[in-house]
Amino acid sequence: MLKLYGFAVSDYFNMVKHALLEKGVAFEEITVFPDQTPEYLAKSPMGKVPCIETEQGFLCETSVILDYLEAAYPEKPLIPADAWQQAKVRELVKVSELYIELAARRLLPALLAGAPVADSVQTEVREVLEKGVRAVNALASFSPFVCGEQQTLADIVLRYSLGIAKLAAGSVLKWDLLEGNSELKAWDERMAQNPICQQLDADMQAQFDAFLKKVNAK
Ligand SMILES: N[C@@H](CCC(=O)N[C@@H](CS)C(=O)NCC(=O)O)C(=O)O
Repeated sequence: MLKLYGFAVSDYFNMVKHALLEKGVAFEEITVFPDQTPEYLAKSPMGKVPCIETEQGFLCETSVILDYLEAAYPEKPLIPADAWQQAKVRELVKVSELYIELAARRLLPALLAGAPVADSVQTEVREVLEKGVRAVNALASFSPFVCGEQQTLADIVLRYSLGIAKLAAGSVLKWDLLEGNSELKAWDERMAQNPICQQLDADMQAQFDAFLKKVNAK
C-alpha cells in the first residue's frame, strides 16, 4: 500500500493527503518531521515532507507527487481532460505555490518561534502576497470551485497555501489577507465545509501545540 510521510501541521503534507482522500486511494500515513538524517534523506533527498513510498520507490516534491497520483489513479480525476483546462489548473497551482505559499513561508520563523523579521522582509512579503492574491482573483472563476464546476488540484493547493498565508499575515503582519476579497473569502469558507478539509484542519489543530513545542525546543 502507498505510504505517505509527513505531519498534520504541514500544508504541503495536507495537499497530498487531501488529494489521496478525495481520490479514494488507500494509503498508510507515517508521521515524520523534516529530518536531515541519512535514513530520511534516503527517502526524501532534501529532508522535507511530504514524500510518498510506492512499490516502485520514493517520491518527493508535492506538485510532482500530485501529478503522479493523477497519472497513477485516474479514476477520480482532480485535473480536467482538456489540455487547455489542465494548463489553467496548473497555472493556478503554480501561482498559489510561488506567490502565496512561498511568500508566506518567509514569515514562519516569526510565526512559529517569534523570530524577529526585518521591516524590509515584511514589506516584501506583503507586496508579493498582495500580487499573489490579485493574480488568484484574476485567474479563479469561483464557480463554485476556482477552475469551474469540479474541484481540482488548484482548489487543494490554493486552500492549504492560503491557510498558512492567512495565519502568517494575521499574526506577523497584522493584516487580514482576505479583507476586500469577498469571492476568495467565500470560496475559502466553502472549502472549509468540505469534510476532508474539516478532518485535516482538526488533525492540524490536534498536533499544533506539540509541533510548536518541537520547533521551539531546537
Ligand atoms: N518543495 C517542497 C516543499 C515542502 C516543504 O517545504 N515542507 C516543509 C514542511 S511544510 C518542510 O519539510 N520543511 C523543512 C525544510 O525545509 O527543511 C514540496 O513541494 O514538497
